[in-house]
Amino acid sequence: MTDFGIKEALKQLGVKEINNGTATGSDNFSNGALIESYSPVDGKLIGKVKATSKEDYEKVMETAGEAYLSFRNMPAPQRGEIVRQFGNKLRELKEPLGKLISYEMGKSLQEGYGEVQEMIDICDFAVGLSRQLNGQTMPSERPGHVMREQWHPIGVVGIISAFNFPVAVWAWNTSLAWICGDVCVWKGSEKVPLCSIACQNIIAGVLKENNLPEGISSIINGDHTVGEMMTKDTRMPLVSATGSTNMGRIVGATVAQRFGKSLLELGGNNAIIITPTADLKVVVPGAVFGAVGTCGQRCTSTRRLIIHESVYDKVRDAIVGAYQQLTIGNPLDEKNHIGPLIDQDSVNTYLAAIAKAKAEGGKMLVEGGVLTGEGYESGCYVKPAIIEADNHFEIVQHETFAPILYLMKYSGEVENAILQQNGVAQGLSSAIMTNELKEAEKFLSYAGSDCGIANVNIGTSGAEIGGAFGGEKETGGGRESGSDAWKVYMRRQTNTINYSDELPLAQGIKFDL
Ligand code: UN1
Repeated sequence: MTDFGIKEALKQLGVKEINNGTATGSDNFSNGALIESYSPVDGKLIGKVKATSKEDYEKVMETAGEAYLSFRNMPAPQRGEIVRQFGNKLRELKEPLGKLISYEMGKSLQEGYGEVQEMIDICDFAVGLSRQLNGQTMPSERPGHVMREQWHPIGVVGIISAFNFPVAVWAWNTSLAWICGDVCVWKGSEKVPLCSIACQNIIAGVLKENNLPEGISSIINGDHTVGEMMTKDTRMPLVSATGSTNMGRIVGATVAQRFGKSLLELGGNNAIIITPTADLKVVVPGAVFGAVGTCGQRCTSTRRLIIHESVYDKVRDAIVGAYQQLTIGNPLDEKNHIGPLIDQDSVNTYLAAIAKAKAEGGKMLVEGGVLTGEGYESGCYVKPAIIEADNHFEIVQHETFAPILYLMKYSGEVENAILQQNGVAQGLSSAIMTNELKEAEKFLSYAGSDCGIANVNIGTSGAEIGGAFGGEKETGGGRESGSDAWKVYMRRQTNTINYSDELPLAQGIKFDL
C-alpha cells in the first residue's frame, strides 16, 4: 500500500523515530517521558517525542532570556529579513510539511497545504510590518514639549497551540512576535508533537544560517503540567493560548494573577443566518465546507444554520443532498473530502453529543455514526451528522469539536435570526447569506452579530491573514494575525520631552519654589 510519501516527508523535515521535544535551536535536551504520536489516519505510530521536564524548562527559559537580550538590539527590518527567509523555507517545504500535518492531525491534504500557506502568508505580512511598528506623536499642551509613543518588544512570549491547526497558529504568533523583537517558547499540542518538531527544525536552520542565538525560538512538549510552568512564570510577560474555553479560563486566570498578559483564542459556536434572498449556490458550499471541513474541528467550523422558515425546506434539502456526495476516508487521498477525528476521545465526545441532542428532542436529518472496515481501522472516522434542533438545547449551546450541524428556523425579520445567532456563550465567527443590503448592514451593525468575525455571503471558516482573528465572550477576546494584532506582542511607552528652559506643569498647576 502507498504511504502517500510520508516516509520521505519525515526525512525531509528531519523528524526521527525518537525526537527531543525540548529544543532551543541546535541544543536539544529532554529528560521527560516519551510522548507517542499515533496517526488518526491509519492508527500507526509515527514517532516519539521526549516531554519537557521542569529542569528542561528552566534551561529553555534561560536560553530564551539570554537570546532576547541580543535579539531586541537587532533593527526590526533585519528581524523581518529572518522571517522572510523562514517564509521561503516554508515555500520549499510546503509539500512535506503539508503531508505531515495531514497524516498526524488527519485534515485533508489540501487543508494541510492550506495551513502551510497560512504560515507563508503571515510571514509575508510580518516582513512588511517590520518597517511599520509605528507609534504616534501627540501635540503637548505645554510650550517646548513634545509627546510621542514608542512600541518596544515585550520579552519572552509563550505560545500554547491546539491540535487542529498544529502549525499555522504558532506561525501567526511567532512571526509577529519575532519582528517585534520578542523570542518565543512554544508548547504545541501533545496530540501532534511531530508537527512542532518539524517547524522547530526549519526555524533552527534559518537561525543557524544567520548566526543568531538559538533561544529566539524554542519548543517544549507535554501536557497541561508543562502549560502550567508557562502560565505561572513571571519571566513570560505574554502567554498566547489557543484551545478550549475550559483551558482558556484557567490560563487567563493564572496569568492575570501575576499581572501577565494573555491572548486567548478559544471556542466558537458559529452560525450562518440564511435569509429568504440567500443564493443557494453560495449557501451550500459555504455551509457544507464550514461544517465538515477539518472534520468539524476548526474553532470557526459552522455549528448552526439559522434558516428563514420560508426557505427552510429548500435549504435543508439542498444541504442534506450535498452531504450524500461527501466521501470520507484517508485524507492524504485527494478524492476524499473528510478525514478522521483526532482520536478516540473525540469520537466518544461526538457520539455523546448526538445522543444528547436526540434526548433533548433533536431530529436526525443525516444520521451519524462511526465507520468501520477497510481503511477505517484507526476507529476515528465518523459520518458528518445533521440534526434539527432548538438553539436553547444545552448541547447546541456547547461547542462539540466534530462534524455535527444543527439546523433551526427563524421567522419574521432578520433581527430574530440575529437574536438566535448571538444567543450562545461564544462569540468567534458568524455569517449571513443575503442579497438584501439592509439585512447585511443590520447584521454588521452594533445591534448585529456580537462576534469578532462577521461575514456576508461567505461561510464562518477560512479567514485570511490580513484581518484580526479572534472573538468575544467565551472566545476570550484576543486578536491574532492581521490588522494591528502586533501591538499585543509589544509594550507601549509614552514619552514627554521638554526642550524648553522652563518646567511648566500639566493641567496648569502652579508649584513655585
Ligand atoms: C482555528 O480553528 O483555531 O479561519 C483557526 C479559519 C482558519 C483558522 C482557524 N484560517 O478557519
